Amino acid sequence: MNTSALDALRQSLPSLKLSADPGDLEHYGRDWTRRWTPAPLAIALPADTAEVQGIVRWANAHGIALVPSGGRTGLSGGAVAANGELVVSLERMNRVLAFDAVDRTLTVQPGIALEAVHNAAREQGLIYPVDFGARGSCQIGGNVATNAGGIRVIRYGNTRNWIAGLKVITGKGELLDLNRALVKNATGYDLRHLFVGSEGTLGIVVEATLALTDPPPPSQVLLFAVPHMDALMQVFGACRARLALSAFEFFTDRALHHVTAHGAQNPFAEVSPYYVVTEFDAADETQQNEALAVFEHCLESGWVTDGVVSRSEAQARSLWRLREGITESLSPHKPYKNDISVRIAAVPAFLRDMQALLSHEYPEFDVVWFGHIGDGNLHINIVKPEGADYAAFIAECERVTELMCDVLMRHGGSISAEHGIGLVKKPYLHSARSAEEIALMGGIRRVLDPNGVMNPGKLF
Ligand code: 2HG
Ligand code: ZN
Repeated sequence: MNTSALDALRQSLPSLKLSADPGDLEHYGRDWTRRWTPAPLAIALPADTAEVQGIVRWANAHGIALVPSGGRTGLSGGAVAANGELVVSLERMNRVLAFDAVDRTLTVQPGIALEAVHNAAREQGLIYPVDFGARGSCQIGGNVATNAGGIRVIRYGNTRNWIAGLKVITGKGELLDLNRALVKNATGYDLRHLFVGSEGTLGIVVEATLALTDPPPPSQVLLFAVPHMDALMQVFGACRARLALSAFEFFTDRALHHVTAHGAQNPFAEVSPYYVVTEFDAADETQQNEALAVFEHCLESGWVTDGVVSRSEAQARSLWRLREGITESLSPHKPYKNDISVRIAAVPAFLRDMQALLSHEYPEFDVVWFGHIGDGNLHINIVKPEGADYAAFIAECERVTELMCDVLMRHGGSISAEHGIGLVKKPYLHSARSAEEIALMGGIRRVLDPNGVMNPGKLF
């Protein structure tokens, strides 16, 4: 039946690039989660909007599920195709379409890599400020689908803030041109924002118009050694009060252990339980001296025990590597990932409760904490013990995640800060969204995708 459906697709879109090569099925059928065995029907690589629309119409006519696919760097299983779906890879639609100097916008196709967007903006003397470690592989369409965050959220916010316009093909096959890059547009529901963070369940992004901004002034990076957990947010308070921050990240000694084993350079002689990497504007001597004054204040208050400030681009990069290299250094250990958030004001109490929970529940496991603590967002990775059965390890982590949900609910937090719900966090969505909200989301999904062809089984 599905072979004849594929034949029908070939007939209706003769130039569409399709692959059923086993290597491609494996490659395009999974994301960075590596938990599910890929089993897509085939891979479609459309070259333009008309082909995407044709695919969605075909999927509705034949009852075939679609999985939209970007750089597949996701960590929640949102781009996994394990049930005979057609994967729709947007990677061939990867061009910059237009730059508007007056509006300061860049219009791009969805398959363009985030790093290519950065470069294109820089060529125009501007920046696209959303940034994170997967910049070289992740694609804008996926960034929109997950409302990607990253390391500059503290200054610039999430992807949502930078989407001036979106063209999408809905699950029904309609082409919508949403907001047309208008700065002001008070004409009812802003459907553009429904698609941001929708995880491929409402339709497929075929074009995005991104807002750009001025490059920041020259900056410096400071790495602090922090002696105890309570001091993390005290350091944050001190830095935020006196410096113009563009990032405030933390990690633990376990994270440092993994990332240095993977080649990063530790500038400190002494071991410390916590570390902070912060970046701030340092355009002149006054700002640079202010940073040193903050460091001295933190030192005198006993909130930090050591610190290094970058004196060159290369040094800044090497300090950042300690934070940005963590995910890659952990990936051979197939960690179980938590991506949780609370309001910034709730972080200190939340950290204490989480530490109590995790030291009780995971006494034997290597628990690696890091993340965007200045946004209230923690990434807690649980490393699979060598030789442990993978399924049993995941089951144990999922048991603890249920308990973590209770702590999150007590603090008004979220089970997914920036990675999305996908398949991995689906059982816990109820901890962050009420039953009424989930029912309304289901209603929206049915309106935009009445036949349920868009990424079924993901999100809820
Ligand atoms: C990061 O902040 C990414 O580095 C990945 O969101 C987090 O690997 C993780 O858990
Ligand atoms: Zn992150």
